[in-house]
Amino acid sequence: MKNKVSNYSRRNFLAGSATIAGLAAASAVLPTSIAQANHTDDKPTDLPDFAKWKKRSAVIVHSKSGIETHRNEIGSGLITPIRHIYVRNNLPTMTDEQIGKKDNWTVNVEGVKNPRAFTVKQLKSLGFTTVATVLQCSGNGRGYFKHKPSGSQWKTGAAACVVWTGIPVADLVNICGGLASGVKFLTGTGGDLPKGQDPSKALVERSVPLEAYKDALLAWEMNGVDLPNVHGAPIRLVTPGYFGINNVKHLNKLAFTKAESGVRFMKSSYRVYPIGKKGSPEYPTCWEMPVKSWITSPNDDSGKIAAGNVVITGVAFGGMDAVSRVEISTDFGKNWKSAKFVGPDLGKFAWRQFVLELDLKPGTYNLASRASAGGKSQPEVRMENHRGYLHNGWKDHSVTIDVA
Ligand SMILES: Nc1nc2c(c(=O)[nH]1)N[C@H]1C(S)=C(S)[C@@H](COP(=O)(O)O)O[C@H]1N2
Ligand SMILES: [Mo]
Repeated sequence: MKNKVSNYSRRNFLAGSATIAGLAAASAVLPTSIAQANHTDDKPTDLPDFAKWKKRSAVIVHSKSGIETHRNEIGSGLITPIRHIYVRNNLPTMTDEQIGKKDNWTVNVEGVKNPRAFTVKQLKSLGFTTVATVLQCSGNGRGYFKHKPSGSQWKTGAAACVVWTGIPVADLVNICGGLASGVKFLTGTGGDLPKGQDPSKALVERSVPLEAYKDALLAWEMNGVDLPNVHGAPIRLVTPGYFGINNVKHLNKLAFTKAESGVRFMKSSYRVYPIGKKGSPEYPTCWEMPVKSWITSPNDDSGKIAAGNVVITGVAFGGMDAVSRVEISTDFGKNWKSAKFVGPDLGKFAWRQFVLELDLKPGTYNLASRASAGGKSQPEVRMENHRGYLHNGWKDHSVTIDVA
């Protein structure tokens, strides 16, 4: 059942589905901590209403459905500040009106011995855990592909390190008497399908391999506050180690299934296939994230840097495996030096911060980072594919700096 994209040959692969425009919806009711964090110095905003509370200067607005964090705005701490976290919508963010009373929202659990529905209020009383994960869009790094795949031209910022609180899916399975026989996938369904739209074309429903349920949770909180609407209120499936799309927002069904969902977002979108071809189930889907890192500071916007001690920082994560090492090159990948991990280790699904201090003489330098995890290292070049998914090549993510 493993559908490892990493086993795919690294060569040209095509182009596919248009995204459904996320329409601005009524504004989210925000936790007061977010509202209070609003800075008056922020520029006038072109953020859509549902994301108005994001810090304008920290993000790049590609569209109403794609908002990216600036390379130097994921924060110098480990956890990404919530006002800086990227947004990716296949469907419009649900409004307060559509969501209704959050405690009464229900999640149907199927494919278990005793299927039943739970309200969010019940879920909160039945289990509890906290997990830190990297939430990353499959297309993060798409902006580096030369064939200009359709979709948001993300560079590094369709990713965040998030601390989630919710109920372990394994607890729910126990409460429901165990798994039904013959199930092979964990399938999550979003409640954001607008009325009248064809589910086979627009429903956000994703299947992941069954074993993912052991790490998964249904989260009602992120980074210490209730899930804002734009991030999937009132409850979201979190699949640690798996790409963003598998972390279904506004979850209203959790099903253990014998087959993968047959909707477009499973069958043809999010497939990794050669440039010029069409997506279909014969190609790998965006599941486990491969090892990746990037330098956050200095970066291409840093201007002239004073010669002498230069502090290089960044983030690295291993997808399903703890990141074990990060090396840095200043000379287009000829020589590499090990960086040091700093800050708390929040487990294998979180990212780690790294730092390397170098004594740099005046000149121009290419700074690249290369992480290793689970016996694999980041490749030098991207794996070409139609939609520009899974980019973890170190070369494209390198930065050029001027030291004077
Ligand atoms: N229900 C639902 N879940 C969803 C989506 C969506 O449009 N609807 N977008 C997915 C995609 S492609 C990504 S990358 C992440 C983005 O999460 P964020 O907007 O909270 O950053 O959510 C995923 N889950
Ligand atoms: Mo995504």
